[in-house]
Amino acid sequence: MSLSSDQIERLKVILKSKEKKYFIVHHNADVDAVAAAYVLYEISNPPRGLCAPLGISRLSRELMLRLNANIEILDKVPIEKDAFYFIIDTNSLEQIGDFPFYDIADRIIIIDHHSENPKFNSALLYIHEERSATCEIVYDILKAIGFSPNEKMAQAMISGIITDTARFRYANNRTIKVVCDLLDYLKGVDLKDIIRSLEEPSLKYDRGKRIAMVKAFQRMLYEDLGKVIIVKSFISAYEGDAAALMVSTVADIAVVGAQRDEEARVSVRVRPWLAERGIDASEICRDVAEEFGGGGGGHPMAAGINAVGDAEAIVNAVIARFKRKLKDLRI
Ligand SMILES: [Mn+2]
Repeated sequence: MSLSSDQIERLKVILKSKEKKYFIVHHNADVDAVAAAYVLYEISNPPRGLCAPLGISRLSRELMLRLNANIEILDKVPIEKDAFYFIIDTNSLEQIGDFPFYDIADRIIIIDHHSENPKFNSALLYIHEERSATCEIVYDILKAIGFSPNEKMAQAMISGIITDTARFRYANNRTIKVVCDLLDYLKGVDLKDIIRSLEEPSLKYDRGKRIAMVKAFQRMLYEDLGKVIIVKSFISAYEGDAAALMVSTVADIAVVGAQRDEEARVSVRVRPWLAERGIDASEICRDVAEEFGGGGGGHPMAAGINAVGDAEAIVNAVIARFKRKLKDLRI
């Protein structure tokens, strides 16, 4: 699907309107989310606000500082009559905290590249595209409404694309073309410097994370299904990092749960060869989340669930689904 002229027209009107516009990013918002929201914020007419009800990541914070973006990031989403609400780079409502989606669906605009969420069809506008980053979609929007980004906006969008594609590892040809276009707007900045500025500190130097990874491996249980090794584990934090590390080393599928009081978070990672054969972690997470009254989604190779409940029960349900799916696909 690509942006329709009707969508573009409506977006243009909303971005230019006198009503307040809020740009909302997901839990621990990554660079793609924050960069996309920043650019949309910048091109919209005031009044406007940027909201991160569940915080933004360290890398995102650093990016905003580097861009000298003097924007106050609100930690609550004010619910106001007539305001428009943009939900950026997320396909699950749990990722933005308490938000009365259904009461104000007629004023919500969603811009996202994760797997589609049928619930979002009741929104005023649901712009969903299979792109490697939300920033790519935002670039298309800018082009379609005839807006040239300034250097900071271009740098922000390139940053979002770099992080979401794991430094172009998951980029397709279209992604690279977008980046090439955006490079024309940079004057003093070089691509390699942007890439360098987005490097995570190596695991080697992060003691807390290292210990969490050791614990996750220590508690790991596995099932050998012949072609597929599926593992599960439980830790109290860094569940996404643990699942990613397991899949990059020993496992084909990793499911890691974290229990924080009533709240359960589950992170799932799948190796590329399984995604190519039709295994979709985001689909499985969405279905299981529904069973447990939570939210779930993501991408075929990286997905997660947030729910109130028992992390272990959710992890086991996810694994059962994977096994059924593997059987169906004769893997
Ligand atoms: Mn993204």
